[in-house]
Amino acid sequence: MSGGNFDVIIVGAGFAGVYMLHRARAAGLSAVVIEAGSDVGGTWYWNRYPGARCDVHSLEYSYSFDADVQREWHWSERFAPQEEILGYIRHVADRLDLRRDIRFDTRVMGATFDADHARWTVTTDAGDSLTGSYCVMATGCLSNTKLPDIKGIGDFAGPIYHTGQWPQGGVDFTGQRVGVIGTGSSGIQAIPCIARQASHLTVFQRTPHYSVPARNFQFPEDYIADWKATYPERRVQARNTRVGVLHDFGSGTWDEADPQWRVEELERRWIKGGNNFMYAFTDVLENPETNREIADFVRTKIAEIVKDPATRRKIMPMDYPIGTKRLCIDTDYYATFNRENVALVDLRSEPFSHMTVSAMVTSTGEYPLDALVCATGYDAITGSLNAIAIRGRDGRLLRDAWADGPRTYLGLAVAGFPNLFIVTGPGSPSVFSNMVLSIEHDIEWIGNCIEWMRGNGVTTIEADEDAQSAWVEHVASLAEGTLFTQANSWYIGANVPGKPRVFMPYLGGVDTYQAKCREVAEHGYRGFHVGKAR
Ligand code: N01
Repeated sequence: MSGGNFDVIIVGAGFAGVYMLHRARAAGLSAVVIEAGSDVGGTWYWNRYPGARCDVHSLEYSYSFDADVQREWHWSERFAPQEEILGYIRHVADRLDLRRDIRFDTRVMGATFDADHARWTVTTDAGDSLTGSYCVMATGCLSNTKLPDIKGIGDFAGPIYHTGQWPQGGVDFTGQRVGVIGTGSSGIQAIPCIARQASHLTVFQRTPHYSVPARNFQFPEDYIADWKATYPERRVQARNTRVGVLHDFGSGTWDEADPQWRVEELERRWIKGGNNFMYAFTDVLENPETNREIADFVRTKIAEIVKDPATRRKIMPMDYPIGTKRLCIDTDYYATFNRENVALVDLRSEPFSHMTVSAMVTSTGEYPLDALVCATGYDAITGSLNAIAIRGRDGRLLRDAWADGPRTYLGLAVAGFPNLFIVTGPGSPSVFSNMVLSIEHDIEWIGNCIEWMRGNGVTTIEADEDAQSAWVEHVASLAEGTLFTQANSWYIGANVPGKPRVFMPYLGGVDTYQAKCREVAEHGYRGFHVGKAR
């Protein structure tokens, strides 16, 4: 059991916590990171499931704050696999000598603000009690895993894995009958790999997802050399895009484009692979007609790949606009269902009944299993924050303040919770952007804010209630003008029973968001109340 008094307490040692620690040190602040895992990496520490890899170009999904690290690290593939990204974050932590200020295997349970002394007290499951002037929640948007609530699941004798809590050292499914629940990004990556190993794989699908091919490749040396020669310019360009990634952004709507060019363009993007597919036209996520054209194109591709007519019918996404649940990027996902040892169960026509010691039972069938994989996702964006008892001014719990949905100012701060900062919080672009780029932005903003406070004798900073309300309304109005409200996605909390249906990310674009945050800072932190020591 140990405590300590710090300037900054940081929760989480993923991409965000690692950089926050470095930024705090650079400002001459004492800082500590508390991390539940045994190493740095966050998402990339926990998600070791087979096939796990990023869907953002690896040379972009990396820190830009240190020119030496940026130049030295060698990315080997277009979409880096989990182990390479984890290796990268570990390298950064070692290179910047960060580990000595990170407490691993320790979970934060509570954080309470003491208004009299303007300090946060953070408590952990190890019995630690630490105090800090500022508390930074670097807890990640997709950290709080969600298991399905199936009657009798506890009776199952085989192992049950969640993709987001995968065992260290991996799992060997050779010769086993495996069930996978979930066909989102994690399931779609894991399913082809598990199918190649297991004797039989049963995929339990509730909603068919749209997926486009990754077309991953190993980088040729000259490709990397060219990229690195122009890295600084590319980083600036990326920050000036809507999503913080150098996609090939189309400049017009579907209607404005020549009919023959439209189809050729979609074909070109399908062959190129990756998320770029969604950016051919500017109105894909606003105009239902355009969206239907893009979805039809993908459905045609699926129909060409999946051979069995019954499986094809089940796997075809039909009832929500493409892109309104996160678009999946796959390698051989649809073709996997042509394998003899793979079966697809449509839970809409035959819902789960219960589990026995050795099988999954649905309303019409029984599926013998040796192991079960839950690719069932997360209580996203707010889950990891609400899991901690965060008490602000007057002892109010954050999860109570957010009972009707999250309320933040800029996604970075919350009224009633002074000196608490959230990295990529609800109301910021977060999951609608290159996460590493957004993390860097948020941390630089927080670091600059703390430096400004200290330079100006300011001891507390707190979002103004009205400024926060205006921001919450702005975030909601951006979502209302889109098709996103039509899907039951985790963006909107629909995957967690009882969670308020509120669209959480900021859709105004990374470029606009960052300009707004800059403007707030340049105007003396407009929309915040600041307090000075008496
Ligand atoms: O989780 P998900 P994920 N019974 O929530 C189903 C990022 N990511 O871990 O759609 C039956 O997307 C659920 O069904 P439905 C990325 O941002 C990125 O796959 O809710 N089924 C769905 O099919 C991604 O979006 C990468 O009807 C149940 C699946 O489980 C986010 O993480 C890779 C169920 C969950 O899909 C989350 O992805 C991996 C139940 N009770 C993840 N509960 C890359 O960069 C849930 N489901 C490539």
